[in-house]
Amino acid sequence: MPFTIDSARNIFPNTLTADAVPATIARFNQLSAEDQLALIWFAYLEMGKSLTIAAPGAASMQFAEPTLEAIQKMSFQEQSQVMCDLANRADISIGRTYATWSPNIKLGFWYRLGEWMEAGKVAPIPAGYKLSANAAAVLDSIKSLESGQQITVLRNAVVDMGFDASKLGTSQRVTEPVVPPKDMNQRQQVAIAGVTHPTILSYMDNLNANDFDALIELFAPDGALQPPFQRPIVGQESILRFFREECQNLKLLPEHGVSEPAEDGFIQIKVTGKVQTPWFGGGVGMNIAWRFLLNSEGKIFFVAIDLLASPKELLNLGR
Ligand code: ECH
Ligand code: GLY
Ligand code: GLY
Ligand code: GLY
Repeated sequence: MPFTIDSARNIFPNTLTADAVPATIARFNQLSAEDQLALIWFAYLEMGKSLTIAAPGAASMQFAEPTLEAIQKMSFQEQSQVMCDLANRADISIGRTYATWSPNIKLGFWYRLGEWMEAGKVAPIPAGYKLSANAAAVLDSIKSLESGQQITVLRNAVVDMGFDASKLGTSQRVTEPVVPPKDMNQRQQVAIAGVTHPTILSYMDNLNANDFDALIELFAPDGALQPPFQRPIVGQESILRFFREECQNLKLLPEHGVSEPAEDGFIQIKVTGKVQTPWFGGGVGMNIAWRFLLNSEGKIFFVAIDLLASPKELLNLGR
């Protein structure tokens, strides 16, 4: 039977992903908005002791600026209310604007609010705020995660805030400008122990170079890409949009892989290694698996990107 996107999702089924991330998010979502905000505040302060977060660039901040200015002019009580409304996904004007932003703009918005909260310019989490028992337990779980999983929990919490974008009439999207691809003479080439297939090497090298036009040519027209903890994104047009909106300046550091024939002349390839986000640079290496299914023309029919359960999984290349 030929592969479908659904059947392709099951290649290399022994891959152990970081289930603690969606489990923690589910528990987080049960908490009150006040507890959610305070919990993120405490988690953020805790992580700040060991990690440095890069300030967002002006190019991504410009889109959040009018909203930030409006919030700055509000009373502390109104500011707290807006933040709770965002956490509650309430239908407020700022929540609708927020819903149109790409993940990096949302993160930049909270980055700035966090700075202002710390400086006392925006309503802080009240001194001595006491988390509910459930919230304290979720915070403890987050503290026990490895750093790559911690930042994924935070990112997902921020992405999910605001009014539900799927309920907005328009599908307007606000994203950072696309950076030009790296110059050819600035590019580096990855080497992967056990994998030499040119499609896989080009995938890594083009993504590292922000060369999304070359990258998308590696995909079959009906191909799919499944980001961590998400449904597959299907078709070249949607995948290209995702690359431009959410995948700039990533650093992929693949290490090992295996390659084996599959049905219908397809090839399945699993690669493991590290990925760095521009927000944390070399400070956080996420443990990642790429599960590729190439069609008989060597084009990517499917690739899943998984956040792995532990560093031990980097060595798990069996089926
Ligand atoms: C404060 C309190 C009030 C509430 C809030 C606050 C602020 C919180 C802030 C949080 C900032 C968090 C950040 C998190 C960044 C996480 C980034 C991650 C990136 C992962 C990327 C991956 C890429 C994988 C991919 C690969 C591919 O091959 C294809 C593409 C793709 C404190 C004020 C809210 C400020 C900055 C986790 C894994 C490898 C799938 C993308
Ligand atoms: N500071 C990292 C970013 O804007 O992506
Ligand atoms: N962390 C999931 C993503 O970048 O889409
Ligand atoms: N998903 C891209 C980033 O947050 O860095």
